[in-house]
Amino acid sequence: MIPLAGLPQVVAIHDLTEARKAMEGMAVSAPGVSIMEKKALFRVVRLKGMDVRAANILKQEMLSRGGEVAISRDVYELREGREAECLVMGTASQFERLLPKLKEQPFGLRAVGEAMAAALIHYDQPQVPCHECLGGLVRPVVMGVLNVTPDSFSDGGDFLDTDAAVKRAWEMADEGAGIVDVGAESTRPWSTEVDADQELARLLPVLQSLGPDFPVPISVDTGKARVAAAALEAGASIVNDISALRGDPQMAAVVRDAGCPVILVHMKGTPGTMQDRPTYENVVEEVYEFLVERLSWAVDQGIPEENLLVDPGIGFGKTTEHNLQLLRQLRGLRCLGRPVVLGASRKAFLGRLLGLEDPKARTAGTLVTTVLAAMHAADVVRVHDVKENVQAAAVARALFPPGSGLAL
Ligand code: PMM
Repeated sequence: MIPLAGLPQVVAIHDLTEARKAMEGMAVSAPGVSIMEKKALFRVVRLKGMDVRAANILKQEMLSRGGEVAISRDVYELREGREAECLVMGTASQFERLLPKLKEQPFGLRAVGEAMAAALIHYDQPQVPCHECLGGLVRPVVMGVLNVTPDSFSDGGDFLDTDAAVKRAWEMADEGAGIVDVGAESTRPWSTEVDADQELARLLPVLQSLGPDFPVPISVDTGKARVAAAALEAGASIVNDISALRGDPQMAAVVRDAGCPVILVHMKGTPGTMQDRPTYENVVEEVYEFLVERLSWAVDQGIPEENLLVDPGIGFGKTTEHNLQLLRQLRGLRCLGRPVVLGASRKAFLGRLLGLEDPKARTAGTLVTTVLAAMHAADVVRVHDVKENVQAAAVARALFPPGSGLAL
């Protein structure tokens, strides 16, 4: 039997714009909309490492505003010295009323309140301020992969020849790539490092042939400071470092002195070891904590925050299930307040899910990850099949346009 009285239907509200539209569409008064819009938006915030006394106060404060806080057992047993985890649940309106109250509370709650406000605002922020070479690009930006290597997992050998690589770079720009990512060292699982001279011998002729007229920014996929410096000199304008500035002690200085953006990628181990039984207690939390630590380290080295981008490192020390969990929670990385890059193109987990050995046959699976990235407001998708992903990104963009940000 179809229930018809009142025509009940659950409405999807992902952001304030959708909340506003739902009310304006039924002619709610403008003051009514501004009072109620934040009540239509529900958020859940995880907190870790909390003083148990602070967690207890937080629970009382949120309960008194009609929200809820799920807490670990140590909190209600008030075991002093133990750290608590909390899940704070409520409407944006309840958070708005809670946050000023935390400023007056002890046990570190003031700082927790400020950090929670920043996380909530960043989560809904339509676009994060960043370096000018990325600023004007429409999100998600499609970054085309160009591997000038003999052994990359999906296109190894295809573009080792300089002319073939240059041709492919121009083709990707024509197909709508907003960035071209050139790499000369394979980072496939169990691969071995190549030395800087060999990397440069592959990279520099390509960068020099592309020259200053190449219409889109070029990023250089390397962990070596000498390679990055030479590539930046030869026309690259972004560094894509899968070691997140851990691989070469000089890399942070190169990036800082060049004033260029750098992508910090999560990886457990090295390409040589990362797929040997990767284990995590909670992969989403560990990747988040890693990126928090790397961002703050990079800022301490003098790299401006606007120049930092983050990437969960799909396939870098992760099982299929780890990758899926990271993709499901991708939007949570927005809380870092930096642009999010996703590199899932043709990766092995898609092959395992689809039963496809040949990486080049994994385009359809890759397109799903691009649509997901757009839904989760990611800023850059790093892909091999540029034309198809540009199309997927355009449709996804129309489906999930950036909403208006949350002011708290
Ligand atoms: N993956 C690869 C290489 N570089 N860079 C970023 N930022 N993110 C990635 O996921 C990433 C990367 C490995 O894939 P490839 O062999 O196709 O280049």
